[in-house]
Order: sequence, then C-alpha cells, then structure tokens
Amino acid sequence: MKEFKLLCVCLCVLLGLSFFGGFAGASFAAEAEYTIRVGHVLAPTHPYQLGLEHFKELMAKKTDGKVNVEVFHSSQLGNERDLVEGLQLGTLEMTLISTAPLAGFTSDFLVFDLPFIFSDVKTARACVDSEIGQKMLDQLSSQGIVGLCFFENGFRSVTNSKKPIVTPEDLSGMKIRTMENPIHMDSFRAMKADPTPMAFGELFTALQQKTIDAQENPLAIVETSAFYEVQKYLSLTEHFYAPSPVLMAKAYYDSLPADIQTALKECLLETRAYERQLLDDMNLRLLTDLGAKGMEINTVDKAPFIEAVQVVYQDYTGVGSGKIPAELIQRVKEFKE
Ligand code: EAX
Repeated sequence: MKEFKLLCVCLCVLLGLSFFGGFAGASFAAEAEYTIRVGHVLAPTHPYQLGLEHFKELMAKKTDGKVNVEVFHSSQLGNERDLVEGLQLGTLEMTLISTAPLAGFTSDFLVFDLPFIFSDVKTARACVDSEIGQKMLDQLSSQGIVGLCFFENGFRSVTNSKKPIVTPEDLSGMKIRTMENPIHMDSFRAMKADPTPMAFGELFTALQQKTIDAQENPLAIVETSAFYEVQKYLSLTEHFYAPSPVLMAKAYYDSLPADIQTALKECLLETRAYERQLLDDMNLRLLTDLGAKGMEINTVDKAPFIEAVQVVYQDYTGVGSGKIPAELIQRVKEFKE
C-alpha cells in the first residue's frame, strides 16, 4: 500500500513539473518583449537546428526571458532565397543559410564559392571569421540585412545513384543538383556534368524520382536529410567549403536596444563554436555510419578535379557585378591563421 502511495506522489510531482514547467515555458515566452523567428532549410537533427536551439536557450538566460527565439527548420518558412527576401521585406527577423544563394543578391560572397579555395576546415573557419569575412557581412547592410557571423555547413562532396566518382570524367553527362549559384554550376559544367539549380526543399524528391542523378553536400546533410536512402555512392571530393552566415533584418536589428544587440552577438559567437563542434563530432563517425547505411564511399585524388575547374577562376576573376577581384582571390587562397 505504501509503495502505491509513493508511486502516486511521484506521478503527481512529475505531472506537476511537466504542467508548470510547460506553463513556465509558456510564461517565459509570454513574458518575452522580443520574439526572433529564425528560419532555415535543414532537418531538425542537423547542427543548424541544434545550434539555433542552443542559441535560443542562451538568449533566454542572458536576457532574463526578454527575448524568445522561435526556430523553423525544413524550409517551413521557404527556401534560402525566400528567407533572405523575408529579411528584406520585414516578414522574418533572422535566417541561417549557405553563402551560395546570396549570389542572387550580391557578388561579395562569391570568393567563398570558388572550388577548392580552402584545403582544410581550420583555415576556412579562420578566414571567414577574419576581417575578410566581416567586411562581406558588413556590406550586406546595403541589402537591408545585418550579417552577424558565420556558422558552418562544411566541405561539400558528391553523392549519386549511378557509380563511384573517381575522376572528373566520371561526372560527364551526370545530372547534378546544385545550389542557385553561377560558380557552382560552372564548376560542374567544367567537369562536363549537367548542373540543375534547385531549392534544397525539392532535392530529396528529385533524387528519389531520379529526375536527377546526383547532388553535393557535406556529410552531415547526407545523414540528416537521409540522402543515403536515395544515393548509393558518396565520393569525397570536398570541392566547395560552405560557410553559413547568420543574417538578421536590418530594420529589426536597429530596433533592438543596445543591450539586446550585445546579448545577440555574444550568444551567437558562443553558438558558432557549439555548432561547429557538433559538425566536427558528426564528421568523426559519419563515414562509418553512412557506410553502415549502405553507401559505397570512395576518396579521390583532388588534383585532376582542381585542374579541371581552373577555368572557373579565369572566368570569374575581374571587377564588377558577378566578378571577384584578383587580389581578394589571392588573399583568401593564401590565407594563414
Ligand atoms: O544551407 O542548398 C544546399 O545544398 C545547402 O547545403 C543548404 O541549403 C544548407
């Protein structure tokens, strides 16, 4: 009898915690003076989401509940171009995207889209976090956007449903989805592939229906978006490094009091390290795990791929819209921490 009573008490406590805890959570949101909605296109298990949930907690703590962050994953608020337009229209406060789709708004980030411009993740992170990356973020103000910092998507590799990609020639004639970025498309054209720009939200279905043969993304996306279910081959080309800028609507940012702006920046910098660490931890196990899920994985000799895409450097070096100044390419290529 005593045990039964004890069990009832425990159940009541647990129910109470979840009820009042929920209330507290709700009242936390109810007390919030500011609500920041942040949209992205990746899965709820990807470090984009996990990082933004961490950011939500940090902001609630640092502002004593004044700021509530609502995170929307899986393209719920639109594709990456829509999300950037939402900042400009004032219908969205914040987004986390790859730099590639920004090519539709500004040429400032194109240098990061050049194939093989970074050879390792440490240098890539140090470069985007340096004044080189900060200058690009600052230039977004002319687009009505505040660039706050760079999280990470990572080095992109090719998956496909037909065969291992060992040399650039293996890509010949392959229908590959790319982001909506001219350098990405021209890089695959230089390797005689057939690029199709497509919003991320449409990609899994296109692979499943075999309307395209291939796609290219970091390993964390291959797992969290279950591309291993519809792609047999993973070839570790690591041809692009994708940094992920955290962007806020400028009008909204300017409307925030200075202390909230400071809290925002501090919490984002702490979350940047957290999100990158999540990716590093995932990358330690993903080759094994994706192999266990049935993918056939191969490394490549990058030299022939680097050689094949040199024409892209020639085509995009220059001044003016859609071009990248030669000295900027040199600075990024030769960047040392
Ligand atoms: O920014 O579209 C893509 O392939 C990107 O990796 C994705 O949108 C995350």
